[in-house]
Amino acid sequence: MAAPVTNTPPTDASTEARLAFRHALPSSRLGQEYKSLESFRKASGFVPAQKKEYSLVVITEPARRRILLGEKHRGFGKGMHNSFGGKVELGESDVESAKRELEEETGICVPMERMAQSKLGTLWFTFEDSPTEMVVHVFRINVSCDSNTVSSGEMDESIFRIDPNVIRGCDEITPVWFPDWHEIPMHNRFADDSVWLTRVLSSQEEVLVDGWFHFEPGGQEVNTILHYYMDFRPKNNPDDCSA
Ligand code: 6OG
Repeated sequence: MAAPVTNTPPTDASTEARLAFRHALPSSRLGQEYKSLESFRKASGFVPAQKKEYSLVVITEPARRRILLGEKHRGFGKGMHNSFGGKVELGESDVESAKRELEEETGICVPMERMAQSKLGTLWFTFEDSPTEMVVHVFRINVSCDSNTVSSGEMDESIFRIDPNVIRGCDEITPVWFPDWHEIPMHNRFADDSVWLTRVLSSQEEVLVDGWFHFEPGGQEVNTILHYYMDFRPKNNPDDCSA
């Protein structure tokens, strides 16, 4: 049995970030954190028979601290709020899938190069009662819906300007702005969001995150993590050779 992270002080960075989100799921739903991928794998003991790849694009407007979320009408996560994305189709890259899915689900068209630069990392999801591992490539686009900043030349290059009128949904998903991301409801989001998304949104600097989450049986109805490991790091870390 692998050793879990023990005696974790209640004020570690992830816990602190989660506590800033009033509706984050309680730690009883988030399972046990492990301090290495190896110990996570030993603890879950799970070997998936197949994998499926997905994209997921987080859209935020930092100036107003708001987040665009989709109300999902069908597919995996039906009835829940999530960011935008879907399957990586045959012959498609993760970036191409992110670009295509974002445009289909919101009307927002992000150039390939910008999407590629906006990759946050990868999340691996496994489930006690499913042979399939979901590999989810996560991107984050920081936007501004404010045309004044652009015309006055004050636009920060890391911010992607959008016309809010282009935003529209499709039969699968309805996009909705949440005015303060600290207030986003977490009870109808996948449990892993209470771990990695809260940490990403709380971070003052640009970050990268990879995460491995193994869920209890029962799918989205139970929506409870058993074990997880998360590698969270600053984006501009000179020691990071993974790029
Ligand atoms: P379609 O089946 O609609 O794509 N997804 C998850 N997102 C989060 N935040 N947590 C999870 O935890 C997820 N599992 C899947 C990937 C499904 C969409 O849902 C995302 C895709 O964007 C288990 O084609």
